[in-house]
Amino acid sequence: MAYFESVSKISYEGNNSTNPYAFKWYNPDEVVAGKTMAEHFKFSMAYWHTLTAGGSDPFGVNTAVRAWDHLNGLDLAKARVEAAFELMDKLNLPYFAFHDVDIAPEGSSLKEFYANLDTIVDLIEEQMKATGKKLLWNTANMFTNPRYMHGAATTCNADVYAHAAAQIKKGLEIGKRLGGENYVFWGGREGYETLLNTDMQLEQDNLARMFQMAIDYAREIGFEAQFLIEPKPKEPTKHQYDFDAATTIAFLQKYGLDKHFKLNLEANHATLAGHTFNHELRVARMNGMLGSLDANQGDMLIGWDTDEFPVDIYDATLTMYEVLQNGGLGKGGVNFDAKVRRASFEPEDLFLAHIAGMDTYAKGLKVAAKLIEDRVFEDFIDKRYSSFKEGIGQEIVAGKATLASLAEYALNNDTPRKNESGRQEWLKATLNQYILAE
Ligand code: XUL
Ligand code: CO
Repeated sequence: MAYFESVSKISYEGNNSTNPYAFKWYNPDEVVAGKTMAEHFKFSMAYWHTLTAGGSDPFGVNTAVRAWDHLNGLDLAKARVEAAFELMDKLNLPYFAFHDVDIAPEGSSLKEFYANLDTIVDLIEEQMKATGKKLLWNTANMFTNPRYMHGAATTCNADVYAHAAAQIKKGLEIGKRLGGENYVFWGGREGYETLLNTDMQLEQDNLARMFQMAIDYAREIGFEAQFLIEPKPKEPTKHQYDFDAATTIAFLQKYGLDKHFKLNLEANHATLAGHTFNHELRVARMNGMLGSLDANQGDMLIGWDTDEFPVDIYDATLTMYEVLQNGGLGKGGVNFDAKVRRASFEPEDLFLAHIAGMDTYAKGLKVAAKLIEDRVFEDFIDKRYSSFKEGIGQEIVAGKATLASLAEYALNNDTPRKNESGRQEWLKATLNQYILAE
């Protein structure tokens, strides 16, 4: 059965096309910076936004109209699997990502949840074999069920901690079975609301213990996925421990876990933390921790995580600039952790939204590749820091300078070299020129 009858397979028609159901920039076969676009982008569908969610918000119920709305329980879960693979096929999306609760009903016990997951994972495995679609990552949802009100790996309740471990264990087994290339930890409730009732030290130690147990179990079962932590500063919890890239890296280093993890960075999480997305990517890249992307965007005027499909070419360009400078994302990919707006309730909107996101990233890639080819920023930056390539600057960089040697240099150097302009406005205008020309 077809769940999206009104939409046929989407193909590339070029940027003069007026067909809404066509790619204008995403051409999987086009070679950019030595690789095809299909190789650059392991585009992934987020199961939770596209199949499971229905447009509800704190003020209103679901609005989405879907061909599986009349179903319930396992029948509903099975229909969603079929719909997911139809959508991925029509959109030429090679990958998908899911939480355990997205794909199967929890039932009334952990045993029942495991059994439901087994039933649905059988079906997903079958579909993967038939279509060649791949699992970018899976994860355990340890934030929706009321049992996680105090957190999961950072809860005050040891029995809840054990339940979280049981979910992660199953998640790793599912990832192994489906050949998942990554496994994600996002700690939506791993944080605190008030320090008046919180043992922060114990909570963070327990979080690190949970990560270590996950590493050990993955090794035990031979699951070789890249482990990823997805930072987010707040929402749903007021203060989340994986606040941003820098905080997460410091946490991993403190507990000796950094060798086992990279980061899954999300654009709207970056802006919630008061950073740009490319700041977060740069911090991760500098530390060899850039793992994968959750592609979306927030709204300039709204203070929460709106998870909109990415359409901002400026941001996509700077994002792909970091990705290219990183030599790609390795096992990672570009997962659309994005949802259609509540009023975009028709099934067709799911396609139009993904096309918008894929085209935006494709355009961003092309501009970023050209900027790097022309060394626009590199040459400027090289020149800006050129004083560190010779003389006293070279000594500083080589670690040979001391406060005394620098003071002596400063005392003897009556005419220090002049500062030069940072040329910020010119650089931004040049970036605009590349975006408009490419
Ligand atoms: C929440 C979020 C999650 C993670 C996976 O903001 O981004 O969906 O991507 O748990
Ligand atoms: Co995300």
